[in-house]
Amino acid sequence: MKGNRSGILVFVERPPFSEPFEPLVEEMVEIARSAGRSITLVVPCRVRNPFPRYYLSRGKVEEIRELIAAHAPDFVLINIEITPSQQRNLEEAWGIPVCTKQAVIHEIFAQRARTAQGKIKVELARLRYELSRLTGKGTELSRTGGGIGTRGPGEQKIEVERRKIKDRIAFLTRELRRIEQQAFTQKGLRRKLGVLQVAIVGYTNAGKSTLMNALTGSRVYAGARMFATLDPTSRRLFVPGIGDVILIDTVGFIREMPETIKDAFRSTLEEVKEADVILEVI
Ligand SMILES: Nc1nc2c(ncn2[C@@H]2O[C@H](COP(=O)(O)OP(=O)(O)OP(=O)(O)O)[C@@H](O)[C@H]2O)c(=O)[nH]1
Ligand SMILES: [Mg+2]
Repeated sequence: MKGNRSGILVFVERPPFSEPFEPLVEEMVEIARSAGRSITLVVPCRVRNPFPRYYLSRGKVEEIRELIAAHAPDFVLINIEITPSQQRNLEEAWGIPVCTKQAVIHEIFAQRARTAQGKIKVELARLRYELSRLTGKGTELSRTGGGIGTRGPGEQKIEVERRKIKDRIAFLTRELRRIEQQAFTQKGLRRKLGVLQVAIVGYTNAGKSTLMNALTGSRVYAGARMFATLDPTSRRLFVPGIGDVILIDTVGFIREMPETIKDAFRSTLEEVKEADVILEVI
């Protein structure tokens, strides 16, 4: 945990502005808190058409600059994805770091990962995120850079960076497949023995791990923070009349899970798909 960092949440609302946004603000504040960041001020902000330079209007950027001068926060969190250049422009205008929802979710996952498998998945998610941001930067640079058909030095550097990330992704993907293959063999064995598989699913913080602990007397980590569980954990449980079943505790989800994280945890979702019973905690 990186201590008590406090910041301002700029909560962008997009058309049609029909959904009540308070629950979404609460969720965003909770996500930040789970990453060790506290939100001391929320600035709601309706954006009909994003502006290219800051995403927000100049007026809004100025209004927030004054709030920053008055409250001296450590960071500004913004609930939507902006381009790397918009992020840079905002950081220059405000003089403090700007982070996005997706980056904060990645922070949480990085803090929580314990097993080799979990750590690889989290790194893969982060690398894919970086790669997508890099692609954005490349086109930005080539637009401002040399003429048609030429590749500026900026773009070449990005190409090298992109290659490095892609190589690392390929390596980690192979590693992950190897680890999952072993787990798969164990699972196959259990299935052959005809043991019923029960997957516990639900929103993060719903109480999945607590339920699993209560039922099986195990001590899987359960906590008030979001995304306490990253790695699926299996425990045996004897159910009178049925016999032994395997309970599987899984990673929790939120409404708009970043694609990078969904991709990384695909195997967990597949595990749920293969279960005989799905137990949803609400
Ligand atoms: N009041 C109340 N609190 C509960 C109950 N079950 C769990 N909690 C609390 O809710 C918080 C989250 O519990 P977890 O079991 O970690 O939730 P989870 O669904 O595993 O969450 P993730 O692993 O983060 O997705 C903890 O602080 C628990 O103490 C319940 O039945 N009643
Ligand atoms: Mg849990």
